[in-house]
Amino acid sequence: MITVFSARHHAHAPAFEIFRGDRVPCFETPARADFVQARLQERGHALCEPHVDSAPVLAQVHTARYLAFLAHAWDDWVAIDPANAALQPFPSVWPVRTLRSDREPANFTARLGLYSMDNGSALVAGTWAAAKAGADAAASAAALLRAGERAVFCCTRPPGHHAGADFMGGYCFLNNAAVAAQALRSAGAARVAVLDVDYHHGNGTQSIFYDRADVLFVSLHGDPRTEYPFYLGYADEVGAGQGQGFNLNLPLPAGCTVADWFEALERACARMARHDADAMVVSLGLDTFALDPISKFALRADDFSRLGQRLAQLGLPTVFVLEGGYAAAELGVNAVNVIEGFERA
Ligand code: Q9C
Ligand code: ZN
Repeated sequence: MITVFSARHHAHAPAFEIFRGDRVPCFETPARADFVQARLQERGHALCEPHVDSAPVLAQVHTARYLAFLAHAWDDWVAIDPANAALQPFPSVWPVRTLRSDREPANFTARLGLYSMDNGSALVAGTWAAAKAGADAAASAAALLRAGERAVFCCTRPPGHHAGADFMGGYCFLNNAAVAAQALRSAGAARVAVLDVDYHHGNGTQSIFYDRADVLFVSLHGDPRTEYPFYLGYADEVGAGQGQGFNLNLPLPAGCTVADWFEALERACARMARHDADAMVVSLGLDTFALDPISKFALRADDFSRLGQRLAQLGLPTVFVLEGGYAAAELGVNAVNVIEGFERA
């Protein structure tokens, strides 16, 4: 399986994130993708650079004003005060219920809050360049699939599945999985199925496709009652309008067993199979790993091989998009186990 990878992900390397009011080292680091790249090379897998500009697809997945904000956010931040170049901006005010989100304020922090779901997505000078390279990788993967590849892996970071049409969040800025799915649709696939196996619910991807029947969204994740992103991911979210019946959430209690997880995967696969899709996108979060520092599922390295094997049985052209997974040193083995399990099947 070919991997699309750009070293430009290194441009996004925030110094810290906020945790319990304190500055802590980021969980989402460049080392994550470097470990995956190293493991891919060690195992003899081919890598290529993104070759497709995702801009036209990004305009279908995200709003124009959000894309404009994100592309210029760093320059705007530094324009306020040159000393800001050494600081990371964080939102501190949000347009929650009763406040207006249709008006974009002039104030930078107010705009940052308008376009953020949390204060957990540290933004730096290279964030846009890195995120855009990831979206380009997703668009490239879709093109490779349409050109006849059976499956493509996007080794991208920052991740994407928490990013909605007009907001960042959960370390995510551009929704790479949504870009891949929409690019496949635009290239002629009548129906696409997105399966999100990250520990956290893919709220961004769900919301982008919530009223559409052409893109099925299925997610397996920690119960939002106790797990991030908290405000979406319940089983009663089934889609709206034309999209009713095309959203399936399978929340699982934090601390559930590997057997529970694979049982839910079977339900996910049964729904995927019914969609009669032309292609599938897998939001491949590996934070379901037992040793993940911020998550509470129990999968081990071998379980990731089994996941890959099971996904191959769906028999669909497949784009894998890297999402979360914060046990960085183990991420390479775990990610490549999925890829090789898929190839072996
Ligand atoms: N102290 C993804 O896996 N909360 N995002 C982290 C850590 C946010 C995870 C708190 C977790 C977001 C793509
Ligand atoms: Zn996650």
